[in-house]
Amino acid sequence: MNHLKDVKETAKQICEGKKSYIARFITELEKKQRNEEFISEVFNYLPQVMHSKRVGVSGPPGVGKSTMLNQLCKLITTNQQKVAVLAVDPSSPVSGGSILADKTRMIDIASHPDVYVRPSPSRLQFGGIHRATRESIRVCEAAGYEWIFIETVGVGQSEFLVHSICDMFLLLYLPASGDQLQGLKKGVLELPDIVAINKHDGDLKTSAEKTLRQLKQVFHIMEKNTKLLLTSSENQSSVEKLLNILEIGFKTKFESGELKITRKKQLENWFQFEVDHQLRQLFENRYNKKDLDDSNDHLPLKIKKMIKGILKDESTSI
Ligand SMILES: Nc1nc2c(ncn2[C@@H]2O[C@H](COP(=O)(O)OP(=O)(O)O)[C@@H](O)[C@H]2O)c(=O)[nH]1
Ligand SMILES: [Mg+2]
Repeated sequence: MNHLKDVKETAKQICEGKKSYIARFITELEKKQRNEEFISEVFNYLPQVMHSKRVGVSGPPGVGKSTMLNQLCKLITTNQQKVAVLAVDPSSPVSGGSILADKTRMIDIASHPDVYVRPSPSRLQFGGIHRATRESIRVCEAAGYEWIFIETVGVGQSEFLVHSICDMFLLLYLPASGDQLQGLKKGVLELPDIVAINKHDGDLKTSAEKTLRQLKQVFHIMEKNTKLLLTSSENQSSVEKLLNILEIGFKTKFESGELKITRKKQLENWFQFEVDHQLRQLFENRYNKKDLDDSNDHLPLKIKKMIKGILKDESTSI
């Protein structure tokens, strides 16, 4: 197939919601050596969608994010809407296992024609995930998914990333994690629009209620009107309540014009990120390890140290 035909066909099939094309294109977005020309041309043919709902879902491993998303997806599809889940996990190398577990936990819903589940490969470094996820959101929107959930393990850095690319941010919290409250990275509690204290069932019921009271106080002191609720994937009415809070939140944000402002901010962030990313890429391609050799005086010492720092950062963040 010639290049232009391939571009048009890819865009057309994505817009028609063909999962195989969506998957193949997202794989291209996640490649280290991307075909930038192909990618930008396909995007030229994809419509910009404004009425989708981008929701970030974060929380510690095991809190029940995937299970809850599975339940939310079931509910959304019974409402005749399409939903995509992008699972982003920058906490690798430990993450390989958790993504695999996500896949198995979401397997029943992933095969539904109106649901698309996509785990990001853990081999991607943080910046790569950042970029591919933003673009994947746009692909899913062009494919007609009304709800886009971005699931990420709460490791500090990732909450800020997800918050910067979503309209609404949901934090899942474990019962009786009062000690963890102090351990939460500074500023993380500033981010969520909704906090769900999950696993409000069985033996954990009482401690979940206690945690709710503690968190209410915390948010009261912070003067934040973050929505707080108790949830359990085993309790259908709590899942319905959560979806309802999300829907009302979107309606309010849409009607007040806040959503428009959020999207504008997301675009500005994206632009900023792309500029940083491209410059860095240029810089790294321009200078190689040889240039970093102390005996080479082609580069000032300060710059050498800086690049060494960047390279060191990347090898540890992978
Ligand atoms: N009791 C209880 N267990 C849950 C609930 N949601 C998930 N789990 C269990 O918690 C474990 C981790 O769930 P998972 O959805 O993979 O968590 P994630 O790492 O946050 O995505 C699994 O064994 C689930 O069966 C819940 O609402 N109540
Ligand atoms: Mg998960």
